[in-house]
Amino acid sequence: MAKFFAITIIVIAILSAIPILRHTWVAPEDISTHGGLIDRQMSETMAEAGISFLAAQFILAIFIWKFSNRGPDAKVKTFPGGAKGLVIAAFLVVGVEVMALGIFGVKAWANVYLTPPSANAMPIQVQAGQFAFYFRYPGPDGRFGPLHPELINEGSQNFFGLDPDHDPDSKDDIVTAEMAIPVNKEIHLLMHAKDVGHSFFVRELRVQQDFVPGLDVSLHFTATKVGRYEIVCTQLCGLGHYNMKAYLDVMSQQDFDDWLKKEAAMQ
Ligand SMILES: [Cu+2]
Repeated sequence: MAKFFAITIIVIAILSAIPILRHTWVAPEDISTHGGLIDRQMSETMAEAGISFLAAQFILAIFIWKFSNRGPDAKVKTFPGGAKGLVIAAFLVVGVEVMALGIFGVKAWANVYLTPPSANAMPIQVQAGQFAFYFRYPGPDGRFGPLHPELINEGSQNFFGLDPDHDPDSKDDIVTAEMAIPVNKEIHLLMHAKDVGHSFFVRELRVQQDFVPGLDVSLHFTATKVGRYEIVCTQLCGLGHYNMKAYLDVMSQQDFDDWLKKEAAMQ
């Protein structure tokens, strides 16, 4: 019976490695300038974790095969020096492994979070609320008007709480339900949540950033391929979470200018 168990472990381990090795489930095409680094980090982590996983399963199977079903008279063997040395060794191995992954990953991380956006990056404000995203463009003056949470009114479509009658900077602000950006242009996202935690996830951009209530989160990226992509909320934020999404349209500069003009006319 124990030998059967050992073989089962080996079979399950190998079967679960096959789709990974065959690249059965791969991420969609990367359309960002920083995504290459993230993808490489992911596959390095997968290789490292995969080898450790297989090694652990094989060792477990060998031990079961070898040491189970020994007779009642068999002498109990103990590891020389007791378990203490082993525990310390395991602690060190896992610690070094996690640290090494962190050190190798720091470049991908720094690219997104530790370098500031360039001066000519295009700012877009993103607001997440149960259960929709809204986007705000600063308009020709390049400045966002201030927010007045008490003025937020879904009925009159004042999603951000703007007061264009009193704030000159708000007059030309453009609020949209879809996000359009020009291709090959750095985008600087300024993100905030209206109520609870949400997340901004675009698979193709390799961007997944949580919204944290009370915090202004900033993020920058450059999209390199024209197309229509889905933005989804990946933090369970309430009953309507499953339906919380918006679209990202990556356009040529010309198409983007036309789109923004059309949106501005509808404000
Ligand atoms: Cu959400």
